[in-house]
Amino acid sequence: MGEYAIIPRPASVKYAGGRFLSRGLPRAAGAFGGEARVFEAQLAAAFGEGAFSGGEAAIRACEIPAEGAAAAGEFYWLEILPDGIRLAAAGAAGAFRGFQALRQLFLSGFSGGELSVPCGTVEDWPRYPWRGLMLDCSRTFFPAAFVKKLLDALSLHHVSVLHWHLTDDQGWRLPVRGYPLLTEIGSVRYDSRFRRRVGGFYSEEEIRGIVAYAAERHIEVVPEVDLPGHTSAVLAAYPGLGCAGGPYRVEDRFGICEDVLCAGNDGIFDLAEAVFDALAGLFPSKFVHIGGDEVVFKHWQECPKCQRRIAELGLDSAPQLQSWITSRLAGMLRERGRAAIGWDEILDNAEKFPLPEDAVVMSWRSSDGGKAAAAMGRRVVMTPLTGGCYLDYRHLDCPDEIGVWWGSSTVAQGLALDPAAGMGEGEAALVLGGQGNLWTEALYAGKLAEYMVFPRICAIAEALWTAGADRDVAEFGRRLAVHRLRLDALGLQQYRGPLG
Ligand code: TNX
Repeated sequence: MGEYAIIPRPASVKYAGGRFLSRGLPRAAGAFGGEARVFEAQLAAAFGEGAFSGGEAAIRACEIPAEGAAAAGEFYWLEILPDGIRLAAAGAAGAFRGFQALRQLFLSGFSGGELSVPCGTVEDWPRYPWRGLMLDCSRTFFPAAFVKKLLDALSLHHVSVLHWHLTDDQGWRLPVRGYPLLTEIGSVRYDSRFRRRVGGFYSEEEIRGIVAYAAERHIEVVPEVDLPGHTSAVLAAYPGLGCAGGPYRVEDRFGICEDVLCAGNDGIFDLAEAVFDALAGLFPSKFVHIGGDEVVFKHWQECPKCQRRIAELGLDSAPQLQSWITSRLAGMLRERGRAAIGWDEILDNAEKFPLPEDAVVMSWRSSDGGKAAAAMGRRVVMTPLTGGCYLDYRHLDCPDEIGVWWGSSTVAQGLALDPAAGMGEGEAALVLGGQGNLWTEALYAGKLAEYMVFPRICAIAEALWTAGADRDVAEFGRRLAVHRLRLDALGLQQYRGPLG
């Protein structure tokens, strides 16, 4: 696959000989005007408004009937002829994906005011619907403009989900009506590395702006509010919601924290109702991520209110309180027409309160949680830290590299991601896809974040978009050499070392 060098690799590419040549960039006309305008704005951002040719629109888009399969909504077909370009899609999402393939060809094919693209045909559709990136905006608060920059770059790779980690021990970033201290107190921490207070939160208007910007790019924003652990910022704001009553602070340390919401306090569900109202009002996503990871049960084991709750519910142990909380939170979301998604710990200690049928499991500790969930008939998103999905890990196991010291995730591992590996047909059908996770404890600025995301997300996006077993890292590397110029054109940092 020499010349187009599209990432993710399309299902089918056929070269026809000859080239489409034009002085200036062609504009698009026909169906899917909204997608065409975003595409043109993206090109204008890279090359300037003056880069477009004045003549008739040489790109014609049209709508074709969908053919059954779920992937049809994102199917696109491109034909590049000497005298024009044709794009056909069954839906707006497919048209957008097709425009992004063209955006890639233009980003690498336009120089000195001349566009040159080899003639040929591309036919393409995705392997999985969930092709995501998780962005942790708690450990590091990234301004809305950076989130948008990242969304725009992700859209170039057919990424379909931004999983937005909005709360954690180190900061709460979501305004919630009736709970003003979550942002007033919970969004700011003293950072001992920099010896200053750091923080911030997103206004409702900024969140709406980000959601709309993502939607224009056919990316769904799935918000995460991490409960009942990773909640030091909540407890700093509302200490009465903890078992011990404090003192609490918005954490400056990283790692797993023992302070969690008190399972014996009904106030935690009042908080959850208010949080879910806020999320339902701001995010159209059908999924809401409720976290559930790394809950330390120590306080629940000691707290009289939690012990009373255990007795009332007839539970055998404190850890079972988590599955009770999960089922209540999932129920609250169901009332709002949403489904809960949680880290794979939501599978644990579920003897008395089985994981709700509509809950989705995000498998991170390995792919075992995802396999177990699929075997139980639950939907799954795969993001195993052992499988190249952890983008806070170093690119290479080498002391010079940026990132956390305890792990590495290579481009080659990301490319080999195979979310339904080892599953039977019925179980594999429950796998929505996968994602990369950008935890940001060690990444205090957008440029560091970019360096960790690129080009690993390009490989992960290919693993999730492109079907077929031939994942040859050398062949990917040849396309990546061209693709790197596109990332440069978007002003992104990228890691340039060995791929695995
Ligand atoms: C585990 S992955 C966490 C995060 C950390 C990450 C660091 C997950 C659900 N929890 O809180 O940021 O490790 O690699």
